[in-house]
Amino acid sequence: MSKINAFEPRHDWTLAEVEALFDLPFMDLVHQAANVHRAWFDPSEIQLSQLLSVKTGGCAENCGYCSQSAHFKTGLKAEKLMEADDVVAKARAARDGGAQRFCMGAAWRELKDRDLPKLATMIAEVKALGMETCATLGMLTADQAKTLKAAGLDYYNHNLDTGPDYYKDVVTTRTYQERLDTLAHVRDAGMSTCCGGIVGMGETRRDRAGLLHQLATLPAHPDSLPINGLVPVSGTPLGDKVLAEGKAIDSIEFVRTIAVARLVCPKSMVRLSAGREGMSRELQALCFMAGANSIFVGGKLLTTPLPDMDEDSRLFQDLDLKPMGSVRAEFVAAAE
Ligand code: SAM
Ligand code: DTB
Ligand code: SF4
Repeated sequence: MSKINAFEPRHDWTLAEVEALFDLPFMDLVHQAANVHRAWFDPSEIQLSQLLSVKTGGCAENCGYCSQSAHFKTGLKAEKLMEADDVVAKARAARDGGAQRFCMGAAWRELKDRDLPKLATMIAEVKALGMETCATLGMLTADQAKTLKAAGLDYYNHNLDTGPDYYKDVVTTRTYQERLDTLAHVRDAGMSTCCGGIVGMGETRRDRAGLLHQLATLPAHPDSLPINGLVPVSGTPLGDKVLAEGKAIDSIEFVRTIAVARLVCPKSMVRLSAGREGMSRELQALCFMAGANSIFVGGKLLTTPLPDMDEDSRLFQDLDLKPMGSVRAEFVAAAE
């Protein structure tokens, strides 16, 4: 069997097999994940994406980690959907700063048809800047997914967030099946899927394995697989619990989660997503070693902070990493 065949994606993973990967000796796990990573990707390349919250706060869902849910008092002010011109100006600045992909996020339970024309304009204009386009707007119908695709949307982000058993402890206003249905509409419309979850919400290793098992047994693996470390937001039930107990996820367990994601979804872009702000340079380096090859940059996620661009740029220089796609002079120059 050729090396590449041994690393071919599989869709028949069992939960027990995924749990067994988590249980591997750490050095073996990271070594295997690094080998798989190198079979499919140049390990010196990391994709840079930038996020913008185009509609902030006041969301009808009760996701227990989220600063933007109207169910919790987090001090965040709700805002209206931004104008397309303002979004495009932010996208242009992100592109000029080195981002290859621009992701527009809205704090909605589901997309309303009345907002579609403005979103379609926004997406088409961002795409015209030469960037990959991504959006995360809550649940979609099949027709809405088709309209977004026609407007030029490349990726749709919709996370499963956690394993099926722990899901009820995270959110009760939307079912796991509804999330799977939206993902099916995105795939059927011909868009790429961005789907992952959050670790550090008080879930067990079995729940983390449950999440990755779900992702690895989808009809198509997510093209992008974000692993978010919980950013504990005061006022949210899950954030408050972590803040009170002082129990963030163990960093070695976080790296294990990245490595298992790389092993079960070998060709996905595994994104070291939220939570990077609190991580050491060494921990981020371990995550890249374990197969993470995508990050968000630009100082801010949706509502919470990220490292500054010049800090990321220095990290890339010190680790001999380069942004995927064309190397942007500004990103490299920021380290100097
Ligand atoms: N409303 C849309 C939805 O939920 O699909 C889009 C926006 S939502 C903020 C996108 C994702 O961000 C969530 O699915 C969750 O995985 C992640 N997220 C939100 N708040 C987070 C936090 N405090 N820490 C880590 N990840 C978070
Ligand atoms: C994803 O999985 N993580 C990103 C993106 N998809 C949309 C969002 C992270 C949000 C973190 C909390 C915040 O900044 O509000
Ligand atoms: Fe709303 Fe998305 Fe936040 Fe859930 S994660 S409360 S759906 S913005």
